[in-house]
Amino acid sequence: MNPAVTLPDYGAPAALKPTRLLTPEQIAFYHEHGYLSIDSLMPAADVAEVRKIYDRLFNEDSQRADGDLYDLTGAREAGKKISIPQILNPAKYAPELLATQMVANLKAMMKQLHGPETKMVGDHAINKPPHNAAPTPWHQDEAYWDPAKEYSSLSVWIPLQPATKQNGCMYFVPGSHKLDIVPHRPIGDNPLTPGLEVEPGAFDFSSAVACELPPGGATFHHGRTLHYTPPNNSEDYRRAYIAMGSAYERKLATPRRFPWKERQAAARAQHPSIKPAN
Ligand SMILES: O=C(O)CCC(=O)C(=O)O
Repeated sequence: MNPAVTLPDYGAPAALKPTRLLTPEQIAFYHEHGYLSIDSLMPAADVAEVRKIYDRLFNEDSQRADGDLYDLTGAREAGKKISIPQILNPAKYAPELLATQMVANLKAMMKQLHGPETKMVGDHAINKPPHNAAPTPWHQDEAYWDPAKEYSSLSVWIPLQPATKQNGCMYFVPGSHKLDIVPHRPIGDNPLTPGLEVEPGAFDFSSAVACELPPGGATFHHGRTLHYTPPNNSEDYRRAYIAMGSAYERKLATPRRFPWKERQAAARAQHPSIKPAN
């Protein structure tokens, strides 16, 4: 077996002790279905604290300098109107996020799900504007990553207001974490978009389940679980904070190829002004 890659832990060890943990039944559900939905990851007061930081970040320009604020569905071109604003690494701009009860709780839950060696390795924030017609299309997170490696990874998705079918809650295909990576393509078949979607017709999503949540609830999903969110058809922003966790990454003995990533890289090479996706 190839040695595991050493992963950096995201932020300092949480100063706070976790105040919520998953039950054995919830852990078993995650392993069977590849996702889990819980009504409360943190108390309401913490939701208000995180939401204040979140809204400040989306109103600041600091993250633009590094290109960390960009459109999930469109090419990363300066001055272009953003349809689904996303901030990569929000904790880089607001390190106080890492000192919240939210992060203490989610780190402890990640370890319960993928083992004690699991670290938080990154975060992002997707803030869908009111009456925004863009879904986050069906995808598996691993389709974005280096195909030469295998992963034990998961994400925690936390809404900062109610998440509903109307404003864009998470949908999952139960059991899809046991599949290989299904064929993907850049969103809208435009290789200059940083986002990916499952190739139309490559999968039947009729077994998908919607996970509506109160503010401060959470869904967890495995790096291979197929997931999607619908457009935001509400009057308010649909704010979600997302943390990524990983127990290990290992070089595969026989590397795979993800042609969709090769297309994106080739298109970007022709357009050096466009920033690469993460
Ligand atoms: O919030 C969204 O619209 C999508 C989130 C997502 O795809 C993820 O957390 O992996």
